[in-house]
Amino acid sequence: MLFPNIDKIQYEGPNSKNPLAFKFYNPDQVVAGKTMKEHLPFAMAWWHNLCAGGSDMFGRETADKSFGAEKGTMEHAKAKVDAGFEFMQKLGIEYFCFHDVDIVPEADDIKETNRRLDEITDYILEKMNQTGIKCLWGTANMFSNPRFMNGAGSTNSADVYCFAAAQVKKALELTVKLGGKGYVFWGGREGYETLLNTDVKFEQENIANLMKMAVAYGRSIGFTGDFYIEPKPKEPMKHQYDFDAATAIGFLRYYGLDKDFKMNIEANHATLAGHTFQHDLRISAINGMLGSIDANQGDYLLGWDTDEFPFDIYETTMCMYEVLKAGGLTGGFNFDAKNRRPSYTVEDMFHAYILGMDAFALGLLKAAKIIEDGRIEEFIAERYSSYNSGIGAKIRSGEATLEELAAYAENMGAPALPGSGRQEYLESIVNNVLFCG
Ligand code: XUL
Ligand code: CO
Repeated sequence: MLFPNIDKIQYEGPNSKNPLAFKFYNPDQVVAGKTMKEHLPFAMAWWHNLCAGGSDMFGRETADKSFGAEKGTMEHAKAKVDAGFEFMQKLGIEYFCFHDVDIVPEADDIKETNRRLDEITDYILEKMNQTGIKCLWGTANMFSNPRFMNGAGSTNSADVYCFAAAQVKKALELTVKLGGKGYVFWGGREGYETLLNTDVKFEQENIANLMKMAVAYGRSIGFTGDFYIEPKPKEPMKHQYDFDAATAIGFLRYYGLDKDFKMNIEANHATLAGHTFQHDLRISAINGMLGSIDANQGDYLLGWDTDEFPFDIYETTMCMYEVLKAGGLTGGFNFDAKNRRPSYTVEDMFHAYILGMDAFALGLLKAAKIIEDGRIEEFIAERYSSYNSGIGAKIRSGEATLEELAAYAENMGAPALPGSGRQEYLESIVNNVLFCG
């Protein structure tokens, strides 16, 4: 046991003061027709939880993630598997997400890296079979190694492009081996620093081709899940091609990839793009592309991806409102989140996940209440009611012509002002639902 001082985390209810208990996440509680566990397929992110020790640009690691083994060895890779599965079991988390290089130390030769990947995934598979824990999605890290300084699909080097292809191929094979529901492309370095050295069209075509090859290969080896693009506007690159959901969806449609891909929306990425989390969820949902979520939050005072554990109940409520209205996710809620650097103990790892899981459970409860309350939905329907009949209905049917509408307007005199937006009233409904009962 790697966490001997931590017992299985239990639900104790909102009045509990036990730091190692859930206050809102009650897996078997039924909300809006499904259990919380069904609404909220939570996943552990291998990289933050088992690999990252809190180093930043100004200082080294504060948290010890050696789990009793020497770092950079296969013993350490296995100790991380042991730690990860014990951690997930103690929290009742049913899924994990991984990059290839999270699960083994990368060797100089990709054949050796792949051999290590085979070995570790045999071990992971054993643990999965013992515990029932599943893989939500896999991905290839094509941004950390210096070879990817100019991107993977977008690189100027054909050799690096082939290396990226080799990593995608292997990561897809591993995702299939582990039964992953999805495969993610996060284009961390798929972008540019300056147009003085960049052919944007050329790079975007190459990225699309890499994705097409991935789809063809994935389908040929039995991958039936969704491919995801995880949009992010910047960081590490100044301009990233997958700026936000709208941009990524347009890209997928243009290159004919929209049948195989959906969005993996990360809260902190949406806010970096100048949107709300809810905005990118809505844009994905109305395009039939809301696949999965990287559950975290940013800091409005900081301009980078802080990857904090979700704490803001307004945000989780509006997220769950979108998810409920969309009929749920085909993917899940991956905590792409890390402890703050001074929170470096094992207890902090558990507190972080308890916070995140409780924040989404409470958000789910509140979102279900907003929908059940019905005042907001009712207001929206009424707001567009001028399209229910007469000229409005004709516009909606797509049969109206510009001449006809112009003639209608010329006979009308000045139109009345549109009905009030009532934003403050609607916001007070949200507060009412959140804080009364
Ligand atoms: C980086 C990020 C990644 C992706 C997977 O901002 O979110 O960890 O989720 O590569
Ligand atoms: Co992410």
